This record gives sequence, C-alpha cells and structure tokens, in this order.
Amino acid sequence: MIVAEAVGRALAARGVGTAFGVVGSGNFHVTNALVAGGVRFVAARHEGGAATMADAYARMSGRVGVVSVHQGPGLTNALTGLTEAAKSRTPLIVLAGEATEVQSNFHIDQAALATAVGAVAMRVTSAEEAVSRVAEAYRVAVEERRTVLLNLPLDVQAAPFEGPVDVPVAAAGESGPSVAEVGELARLLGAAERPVFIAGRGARHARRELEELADLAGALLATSAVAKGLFRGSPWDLDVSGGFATPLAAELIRGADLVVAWGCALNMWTTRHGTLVSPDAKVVKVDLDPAAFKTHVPADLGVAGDVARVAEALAAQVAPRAGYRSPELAARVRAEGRWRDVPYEDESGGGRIDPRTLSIGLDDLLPRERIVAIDSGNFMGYPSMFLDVPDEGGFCFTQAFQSIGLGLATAIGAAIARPDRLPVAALGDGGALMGIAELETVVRLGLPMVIVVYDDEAYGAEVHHFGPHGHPLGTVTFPPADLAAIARGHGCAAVTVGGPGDLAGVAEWVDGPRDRPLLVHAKVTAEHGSWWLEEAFKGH
Ligand SMILES: Cc1ncc(C[n+]2csc(CCOP(=O)(O)OP(=O)(O)O)c2C)c(N)n1
Ligand SMILES: [Mg+2]
Repeated sequence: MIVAEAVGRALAARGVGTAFGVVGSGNFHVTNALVAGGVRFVAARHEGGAATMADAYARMSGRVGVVSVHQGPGLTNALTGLTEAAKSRTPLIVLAGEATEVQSNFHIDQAALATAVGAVAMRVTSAEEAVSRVAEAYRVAVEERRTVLLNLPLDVQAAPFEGPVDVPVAAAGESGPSVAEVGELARLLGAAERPVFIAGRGARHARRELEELADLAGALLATSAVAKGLFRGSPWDLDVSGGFATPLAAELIRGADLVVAWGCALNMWTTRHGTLVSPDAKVVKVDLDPAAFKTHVPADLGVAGDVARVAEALAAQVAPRAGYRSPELAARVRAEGRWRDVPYEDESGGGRIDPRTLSIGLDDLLPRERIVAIDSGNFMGYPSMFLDVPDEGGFCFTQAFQSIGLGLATAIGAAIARPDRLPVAALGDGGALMGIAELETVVRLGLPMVIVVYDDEAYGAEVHHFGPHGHPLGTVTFPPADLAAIARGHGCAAVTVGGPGDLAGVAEWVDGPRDRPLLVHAKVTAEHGSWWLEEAFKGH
C-alpha cells in the first residue's frame, strides 16, 4: 500500500458515507481508496460544484462531508464552495493533492489559500503519521465544526505505507452548561410575558427539547433561514424570522419582551438589521460558542452549551405559564401565518408569470416531501417564502458567503443526503448559468430533481439596486436564453412557463414516471425588486 491509499482507507474506516470531487492524477489513488473502503464517490463536473455538494450533503445528512480535488487548480476551483462551508461551520474534509516543488505548474501555497477563506490547513508529511493526521483532520472537522484542508504532497502520497489504517478515535468530552446562567435564563422565562424563541443552525437537532420548553414558557417559535421548517406543524410556529418573515411573524417578534436565540447569532438577516428585536426586549443567546454572544444583536445573557442540553435543564426549572400564547393568537397564526395567506395583486401577463404566483403554484403541485435548495439573487425570497417544507431537513440554504451559482450543486448534495425526498433547486437565470456544469451530474445520477429557474434575463439584484438611480444597466442585462432547450440537451424534461396556465406541464411531470429531471424555465415579471432585497442593500 502507498500513503495515498492509506489516507483514503483511513478516512473510509471513520465511517464517511459519501465523497464528492473531480479526479486528477494527484487525487486518483486517494479517491479510489475511499471507494475501495466502501465510500460512495460522486463525480462532479467542476470542483466548485463538488465542494458545494459536500457542504449541502453534510448539512442535510448530519455526517461529515468529503471533497477530493487535484492539486492547484482543483483546489482554486473549489474555493468558493469551501468558503461557504467554512463560514457555515460545516464539518468538511478536503483531500487535495499538493505539488510542493515550486517549479511545478500546479504549485501554489495551498495552506495559505485555505487559511485565507477560514478553513484549517493540515498536511500529511510522512507515512508514519498519515493515519493519525487523518484522525486529527476528522476530529477537527467534526468536533470543532471546521472545514479542513488535508494537503497530500505528491511525494509523500507515493511513499510505501505499512500498518493498520484503522485507529480508534477518542470520544469527545462534553461539558454541561453552567448552572448559574441556566438559573438566570429560567428566571427570565418565568417572568416573561411574551417570550419568542429563535432557533438557528445550532438548534436544528433540538426540536423536541425546544418545543417542550416553549410549551412550558408559553413561547412562540421562529427560526433563522438555515433552520427553516424546524417547528413545522406546531400551532405556534412563526416560520422564518428576518427578511423572509411574514408581516404577522415580524409583528409578533417585535412584540416580544424576551428573545431567546438558540444556536443563532441574530445577524442582520435574522433580525432585519436588529429592527425585529424591540429595544425593550431582553436578549439571551444559547450557543456552543461564547464568541456568538457579543456579535450582531448582543445578548444581555449568554448561556454556553449545547442547545438541547440547555433546554432540557431549563424544562426542569420552568413552571408552566401561558406567556405569549392565547387562543386568539393561535387563530391568527392559522389565518396569517404563511406568506400565501397574505393578499397580493397578481402581476402576471404579457408572457411572464408573477414569481409569487409561480411559487404558490409549484407549492400546490410538488409533493410535500421535498428538500428545497436556494441560490442567491433577487428571486431568492420567492421560493424561500412560498415553497413550504416539511421540517428542517427540507431546506438547504447555502448563503453564508452570498455567492450566486451554488444552488444547483446544493440541491445535488441535499438530494444525495435525502433520497427519500423530491429535490427542488430554485435558481435565478444568472446563478443557473453560472453553475450549469452540474446539470450533467443531475442527469447522470438520475436524480428526480425539479430545477426552477426564475428568469428575468438579468442580474436582477443589480438591476433593482442601481436602476432606480438612473445608472446604465447594459452590464447586468442579457438577451433571452432558451434554458429549456439547454436542459433538454442535457437530457432533462423541460417546461417553459410564461403564465399560470403553463404550470400544467409541471403537473404532468409530477404525475410520473419522473424518469428524468425537470427544468422549469419560468419567465418571471420583473418590474420591481423584491421587498427583502431592499433590506439586503442596507447591509452592503
Ligand atoms: C459569485 C458571485 N458573483 C457575483 C455576485 C453579485 N450578485 C449578487 S446577486 C447577482 C445577480 C444574480 O442573478 P440571477 O441569478 O439571475 O438572480 P436575480 O437577481 O436576477 O433574481 C449578482 C451578480 C455574487 N453574489 N456572487
Ligand atoms: Mg436574473
């Protein structure tokens, strides 16, 4: 065996489920060793796609993501997806060949690149420590929730390896939350008249514990966008807090006298630049990472610890009370709790469909057991707000780096994590064309995906940002592109939607046999920008 094989085998022995990548000479052996060790390998068409697939896979499966890339350009191609993963604290391991000879065309400072985007750089430097380096990379990725680049120098990869590849891992020690801070939060919950819980990424595993505590404290339930769906089915679920919040959710969150953020930083998106949190409200953050307490909307009280453990400890200390809950309020949540309950004037016409009408129509047509992935752009709120999801495993939002072009690969990673659900990719025309290399991957993998393109023939975000100020828009507008034809060329089914009546084509596909992916090329109305975009521009 050579070191490259030992590294792949050692990672496979850790129980890694799926790896994504693009194979070149520098990661050929390590990738084959992963496969020989029982790991599924998904070949992407661009390393950026591979990185994003692995990120989405990790988020939606709860397992570590693995990416395998060639040295140099293989890694630089992957960087945007890796940055998104690093910013989102996705546990991810990147196996990269490394050309250590400066004369090599492939040589770059890979460790510096990784560090620059917030990933952790490691290197296998000898046969002797190859397996322990893999174990360390795995530990840092999983326990510290980091994106780890494991550089594999070509000469070290080729060295002979002897010995076992399967080294036992020490169990992570978990310290309980501080008694004093939990007691203080119990006191605040016992006194609050209108408590609201906002659950974020760090709470996606803790629905039961949070709901039980909220029932005792009489709290209403909301999430950040990345945790959308967490409280689905609860009569007290306000859905997403922030730019995507319904008018009712915004009103009720603003009315809270206690906001408890669970594994949620309360950033500008979740709080509409802080305006959703009343200046009179007490703010508490419960987070594994105490660094979160002071960032964004700062906490009056920080409780360090795992969200589920803290909620459990609190449930033993909080006496039942009505809090924010009342039959009248439950009736309002039932009547006004979803965006589709909010009246609007349908602007469809002239061969274009109102994106709200499109999204509501798709929500009605597509099976509920779905997993929705969203790209970035002006359009992004429509699917986020109008396409319902069954739970927190139904929404994959790779937006920490706010890159366009990640949506399709996100949907692929999510689809592989949840083969029981219909994957839905919601893209703008700009993001769709940027990430289109992976359309072949969708077809090749036989994923029964619905890809919805909200086509305004423009970088709409830029058009609505600069257009009102009279700037020329030639750099951000495009002639019509026949995206349906492009999709058919790849082997997809496709429907062009220029009005509500065209959605019949989607219904036909849903009826079956769904033997190929469907691209819905929606020509959307674009007279004005979206209301959440106005919010977003304040952050630039
Ligand atoms: C990689 C990257 N390049 C550029 C941008 C700037 N940007 C933000 S939104 C956007 C337009 C996206 O266009 P499209 O996908 O068609 O969505 P739309 O805004 O038109 O709804 C651009 C270029 C970005 N966020 N990420
Ligand atoms: Mg567009």
